[in-house]
This record gives sequence, structure tokens and C-alpha cells, in this order.
Amino acid sequence: VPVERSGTASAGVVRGRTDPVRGRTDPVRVELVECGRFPNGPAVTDGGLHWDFEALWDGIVTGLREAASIASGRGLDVRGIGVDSWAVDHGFLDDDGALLAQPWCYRDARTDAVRERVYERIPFAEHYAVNGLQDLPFTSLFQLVASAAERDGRGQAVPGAADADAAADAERATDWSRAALVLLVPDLITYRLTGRRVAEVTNASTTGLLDARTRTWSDAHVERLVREFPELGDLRSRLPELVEPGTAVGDLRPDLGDETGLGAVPVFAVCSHDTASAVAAAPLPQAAGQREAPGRETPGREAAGQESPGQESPGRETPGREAAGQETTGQREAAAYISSGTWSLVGLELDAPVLTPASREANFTNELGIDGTVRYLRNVMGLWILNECVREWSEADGAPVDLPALLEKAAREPGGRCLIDVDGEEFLAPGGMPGRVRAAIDRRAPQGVADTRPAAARVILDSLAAAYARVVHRAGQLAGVEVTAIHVVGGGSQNDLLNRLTAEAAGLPVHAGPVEATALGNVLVQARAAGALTGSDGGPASRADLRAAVRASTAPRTYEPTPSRGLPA
Ligand code: LRH
Repeated sequence: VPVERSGTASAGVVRGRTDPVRGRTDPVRVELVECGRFPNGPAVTDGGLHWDFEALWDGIVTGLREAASIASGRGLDVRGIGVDSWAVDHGFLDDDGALLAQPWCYRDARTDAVRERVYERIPFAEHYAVNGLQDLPFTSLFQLVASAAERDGRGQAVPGAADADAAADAERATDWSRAALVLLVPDLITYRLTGRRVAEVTNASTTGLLDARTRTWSDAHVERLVREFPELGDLRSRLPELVEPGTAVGDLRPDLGDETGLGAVPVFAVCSHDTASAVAAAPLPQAAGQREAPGRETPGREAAGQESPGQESPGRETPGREAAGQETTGQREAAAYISSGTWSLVGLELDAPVLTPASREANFTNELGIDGTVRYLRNVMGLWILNECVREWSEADGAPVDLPALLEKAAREPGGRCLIDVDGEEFLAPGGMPGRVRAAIDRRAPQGVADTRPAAARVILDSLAAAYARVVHRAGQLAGVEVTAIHVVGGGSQNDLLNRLTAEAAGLPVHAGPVEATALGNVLVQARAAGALTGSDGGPASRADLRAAVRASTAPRTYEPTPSRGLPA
């Protein structure tokens, strides 16, 4: 079973003093305490790749129990719970609120053909104009069409269906035909914690059903889909009420309060898309004139600004100028981020979506972020390719591969010999990864790259770094900002070699860390919502205040570019 990710339960301890008259007197610091970690990977069940939701739930309850015990041991109050996870995947609830089946994993190939059918009827450009999403095979919209087209509950044609009797028909009702509500994975967990069914907006933005400008379900797009795919039925009524990060969703159910020892604790919607939480905690420099009120509702993005992308983007003018309120000229500056884990999400934080034809052709996504922002990024396949190789090499050896030793050897390999297309969809599914990487190398490097593990690892990392560099610079061009640095956050930020190669390939300084950016972003949004984190002036904390807390609590490592050793442009 590929361990695609691990689930973690972390507690955030927020420290900082607020003077009732002068506001906050010292920077807020956040200490993360890991309370639980459990492996999580898709497995083939019921004829396809699914997540084991009950195993996830068990890991969560165990983590919460541990959190309660750690908190009581340290004399701390638990002020909130917030849930985030990977995007796009979802489960169906029946009329009674029961989960109808294990959620499908987005890496299942069932959507491949569906995507083509959808684009035949609604061209990609027409989706992009509304949802601003990169063309990826697994966007929830394609998954929903696939589920609605199933002929039995598991996507299989039923043998002998023609002469089946009525009772068997009823049993064969598809999950979709019995679904009363669609909930994304973190919303499913929040529902189990509270009994309330809502859709948090940053993650809902990955479904393809949201309007990227208004941050609301696009009724027009949903209607259009249902017209083209009548099997979707009353899709709109199966989409829950949207909430922004920071919303108090409800209290922990009393039985769970007892079972975990947490008692009555509020559950907050955070940036429930893990990438949105990670970007919220990426210590990006403060953008010019950005002092937004937290948790703004439907910010009414300037849709009209689409003709001139970048006009609304929160680049940073030359430091110091904006503080003095002077007129500025020239291109805006901004730092890019890479949320580096299973996937690498590479891009910029903007004020408004970029929905131009150039952006569409470059396949950039406009996912939604904290406080009315847009995460303008591209999915790059990420460390999944290397992790899958390491998993299979370990299986072959009957013992875990020593990753630091492998990376050390990879660092000594000659670089830049061969670049493979890390975005190739051939790398999406689990299994057989070393062979697929080798085949890609053989296609690209007729002069040959040694068939060794360090050589393969080096090709993967060179290729990732080159892809990061391309995407960062292209994002800057499309959004009209000059990118001056890259912040790498998440587990992948610990990969020293990759950070160094990225700095070289991009010709930009790379600031690496925090590793647990997703957990930090989650905790910070809760802390703000619970009133435990205020702004430096004593008012509501802004995005910049959250990032100041990240800076005060973590120590990034910086890699300066060494262009003389750079990769081929
Ligand atoms: C990263 C992530 C990414 C999605 C993918 C499904 O964990 O959420 O942003 O595209 O998983």
C-alpha cells in the first residue's frame, strides 16, 4: 500500500502578551506539539482505489485523546479543533447522514475517459472562465460525473442486469443515486466531530463547481453540467452551505468530548485544503497596502480586472516605499511559494484570479486561499515520484532504503544530464514507479544515464527543480509581478539537495521552512478565530500578523543561487 501521506494530529500552543492599552507587546509564538501520526494511503477495495475513512477517523480520535492528555499535563486550555486534508476527494451522505461508501482516491484512473467526455460537451475554456482551475484529471467535477455514470455502487457493470428482479435493482442503486449530500474529506470529518454539514471554501474551490471570483457555488456552471450530464440529477441540492476559514462550525459532539477527554471544544473551519493552510503559514513578505480584515466574506473580487492581470495582485513594492505611502512605479515584487510534499504546489498569493487565455494555456490554477486571496499555482507532481521509488526499492530490499544516504549519493551524481517531464500523467498512479522513471529517462537521454538508484534520484530532483523554476517564473509573468524569492514549506522543505537545485535552477534565493506549515496554518487560523491571536495593534490579526507569528516561531534556512552551477535553462 503506498503511504501517500500521513495523518497528523498536532496541538498548537500560542504564546504572546497583549497589553489592554498598547496592544500586543511581544511577538506571538506558536509551538507545535505532535500528538499523533498515522500512515494514510489508498488501497484497492470494491474494484478501485479508495481511502479507508474509518482508519482515518480512528487515527483522528486517538490523536485528539492524546491532545487532551498532553494539554491537561501542561495545564493548557484546548480552545479549538480544525481539520485539513488533501483536496478534491469526497464522500456521499445518505438522507440519514450516513457515509454511503469509502471515498474514491483521486489517483484512480476512472476519470481519464470522463474528462474527455466532459470537454467534448463543455470545452476546457468554458470551465476555466468560471472555476479558473488547471486541467487535472481528478478535479472533483470529473469524479462526480464518473460516480453518476456508475451502473452499480462500485462502478462495475452488473452481470445479468437485464433480467435482475426489483429487489436486486434496489440493492444495485448507485452511491450517487442514494446520495443526499456531497462532503469533501475534511468536511466529512468536521461533520463527524460536530454533526454540522458545511463546505469550507478553500477546499471547495478544488471541486470545479465554484466561481473563482465570487467564492460561491456557480449555479450557472452546475446547471450547465446537469444539462449535459442529466445523470447528475439535482447536483446543486447536494452541495452544502459554504463557509470561510475562521467560521465556528459547532461544538465537539458531547459523546466525543467525553470519549477524548476534550470536553466541549469549538470546531472551526480552517483553510481545510492542506495547501491553503500551508500557504497561510508560508512566511511570505507583507504585500503593499495589504491590511485586510480577517475572514472577509465574499470579497467581490474585481472580475473586471481580468484584462490586466497583476493590477490587483499583492506584489510588494520596493520595501520601505509603501510604508511612507509614496507613489510607486515599476513592476511589483512578490515571493513565490512551493508547498512541497506528496505534491508540489508552486505559485503566488494574489488578490484576484487570473483567468486570461494565456493563464489557461499555461494551465495555471486559481484555487482560493485565506482572507479572500487566490492561490495562483500549478500542481507539480512533487516528491511522490521519488517516494514511490523509495517504497519499491525498500520492498525489493526487504528493508527501508536509507534516504539521507541515497540523497547524499544523488548530490554527488553529475547534475543536469537528463530532465524528465515530472508532470507526465504516467506518474500519477501508484506502483511500478522505478520502471516508469527508467523508461522516461531512456526516452530523454539517448546518451545514457547509469541505471542506479542515485542516478534516478538525481534525475527526479533535477527535473523537479527545473519544473519549479519554470512555474515560478511563468507565474510571475502571468500575474505581472517580479518574483524575488521562493519560500519552500512542508515536508519537502527538508530536502537539502532539492532546495539547492531549486535555487540554482530558478536563480533565486530559496527560504526553506517551516516543515509543518499545514499544521501551523491550521492552528493560526483557529487561534485568530478563538481570539487567542490578535494583531500587533490589538485588533484582529491580519494575514501579515499570522506570518509574523510564523517567523517568530520558526527559523528558515536560506539557499542562495549559484548560477555558475545552474541547470540548463
Ligand atoms: C496536496 C493536495 C493538492 C491537491 C492534491 C489532491 O496535498 O491537496 O493541493 O491537488 O493534494
